[in-house]
Amino acid sequence: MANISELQQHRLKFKPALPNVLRNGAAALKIKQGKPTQSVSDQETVKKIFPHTYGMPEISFVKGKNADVKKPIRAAVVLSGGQAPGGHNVIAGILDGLKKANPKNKLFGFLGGPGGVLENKIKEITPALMASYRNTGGFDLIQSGRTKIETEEQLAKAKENILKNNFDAFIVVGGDDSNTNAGVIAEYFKKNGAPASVIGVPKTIDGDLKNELIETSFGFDTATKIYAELVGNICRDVNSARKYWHFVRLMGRSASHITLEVGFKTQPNITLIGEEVLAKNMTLSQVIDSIAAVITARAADGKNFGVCLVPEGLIEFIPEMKELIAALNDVLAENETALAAGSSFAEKKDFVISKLPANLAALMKSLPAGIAAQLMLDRDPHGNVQVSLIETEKLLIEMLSVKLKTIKAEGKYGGKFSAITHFFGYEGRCGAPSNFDANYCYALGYNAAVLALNKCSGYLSSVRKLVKAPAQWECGGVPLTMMMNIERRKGKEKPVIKKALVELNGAPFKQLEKTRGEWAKTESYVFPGPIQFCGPASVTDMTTKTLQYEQKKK
Ligand code: FBP
Repeated sequence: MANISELQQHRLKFKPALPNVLRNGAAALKIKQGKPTQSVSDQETVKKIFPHTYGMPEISFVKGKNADVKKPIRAAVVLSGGQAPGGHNVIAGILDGLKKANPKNKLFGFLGGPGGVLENKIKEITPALMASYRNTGGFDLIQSGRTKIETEEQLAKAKENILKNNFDAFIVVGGDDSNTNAGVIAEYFKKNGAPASVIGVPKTIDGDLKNELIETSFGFDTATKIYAELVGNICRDVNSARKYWHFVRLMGRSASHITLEVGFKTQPNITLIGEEVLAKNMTLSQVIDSIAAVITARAADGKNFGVCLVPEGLIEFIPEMKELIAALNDVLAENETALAAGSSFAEKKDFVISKLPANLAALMKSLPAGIAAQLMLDRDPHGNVQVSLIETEKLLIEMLSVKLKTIKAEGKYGGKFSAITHFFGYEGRCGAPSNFDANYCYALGYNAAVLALNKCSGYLSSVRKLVKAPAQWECGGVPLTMMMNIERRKGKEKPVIKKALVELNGAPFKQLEKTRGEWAKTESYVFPGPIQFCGPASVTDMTTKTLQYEQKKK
């Protein structure tokens, strides 16, 4: 790795703290099985699709002796989906967990995401190679990709390549879609007698892969700290210049966890939460009205400035837009060939509109041309609309300008609306992992190695009790099928890991509800500054506010 900065050199020396239970390696711990599990919903359908892996018990690790893990194994890891800070530490944890059990164990990386599994592109990850990537951001050691292994042919190819390389374990580091895929592969391998175990690791800055046993996905902590630094700086600029409204769209393609966490960290005037918009069944114009109400109230106090956070998934939460996007998903999937033919964008748009029901066709026609075009862009390989490419913040500003003009004409608003937009997403995904993520990722990887050495297949690596010190974290595995439900994707009903959205009855959202009225009126801004790697633990090792609020009740 070329051009190592001084900070990076310093971070290379950081020694992640392992949970006590993992500290002496796989030979010094035993598996404790919990009760058989059920999927979160649609139990009968999920069971039918996963007859070999459904219902497995939760697993936790306790201290004990285990001689079975000494036999040498070969494991492979793949990084799947969007980058998240700490991915290299997951790999370091896997490597160290394997080597501790038996120095002859070997780890390989599939290159470029799941596509590398199909193309059999591999690289051995030796301790020497790993050394310069420890505690660094990015996925560049083996890169990532969004290819989905789903067809019978692809599954057979994955099996062929795993067997060809004599891999005993295959570890998939990914978000909800990639781990759904890991579950499908685990089932396929068991059904077809492939001996390799398949294990998932919960990654995504979006924070929406979580439940009682997966308290957070890795990368969320660092990414929200990076965005909070940037938003905090904007709040300070706003408070200094006092002349602009800043609209900041933040990544998080479905859930609004990132926006909520950055809201807690910076206390802006408006923090939009997509899940609330959905629950209140708000139309796009009602969302605009709610923002306009804050703008006009502040203007009445002589404050023509403020900061508004917009979750990138907002557009999909507005019921009418959600309906439109779902209908577009189906139309685009059903007419792939017709649309691939070289007609102009205007012709494609007319074609798509002609296939929509009247109310949605009217809505599509009413949208600014840029937004309509962005809604029609290709879906990702999992069938999701690529919300990172939809400039919702610009849509809001365009509609707000019209609304505020109307209110002005009615004599109810005398302010000046001058708005600036930002989108923070890619800035945070490859940042150097915070101490929390450096420790958490290393533990998740080490834990995945222990699952692999114990031949557990169809499990997600689980490290919990995360608000405590790392030494006290608890470790184990959660069956992937336990998190699944049936959803409509690419026009078909599919088993997928259920996304964890912001719960409106949950402690974090309740906290926002309590405080946002005050934040709207005043300048309660907080300026968190950059991530600190050294100093008092209260500054360097804090977990997210979301986790703290969630776990306070326990
Ligand atoms: P994952 O769910 O794969 O972790 O990715 C999440 C994310 O960072 C979203 O926040 C964002 O909408 C999307 O990736 C962007 O995707 P891409 O990297 O393909 O542009």
